[in-house]
Amino acid sequence: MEIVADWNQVARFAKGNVRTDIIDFNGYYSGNITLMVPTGWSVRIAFTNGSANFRHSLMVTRVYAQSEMPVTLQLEDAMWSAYTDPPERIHPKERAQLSFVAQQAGSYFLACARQTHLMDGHWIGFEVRDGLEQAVAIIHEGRFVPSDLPGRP
Ligand SMILES: [Cu+2]
Repeated sequence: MEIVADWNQVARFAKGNVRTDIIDFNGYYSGNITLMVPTGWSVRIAFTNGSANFRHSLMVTRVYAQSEMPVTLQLEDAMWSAYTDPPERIHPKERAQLSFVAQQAGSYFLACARQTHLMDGHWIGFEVRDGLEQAVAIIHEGRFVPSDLPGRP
């Protein structure tokens, strides 16, 4: 799959910095989409940092409650060593590949390991589930900030 960080940056700034605290992946943020794949699948993500200004990254992590999110994700926070390399900085407009095997069923995050981005909402849900036949994306309509429509590239 393809994941673009800061896909909505232009829209963010067009609103007079209203949502500069919400950085997105493909237009989604703070877990308002969950990507699900069958257990054992090989997952290959073509990651693009779509931002014009800011460095971002992508890392598979465990689930965090908002109150326990680390200020910055570290290498050891990556499940299955799945992170774009170097872990904290894919430069604006650069691309990176992320390949891993979804080896254990459970709930995870796809999160940005840049500075405070996890706490700021730069993460989406990722679930590995037994018995699934194909990958599924579930949009949680109730979890959008009303003024911020989801991006759907
Ligand atoms: Cu980020």
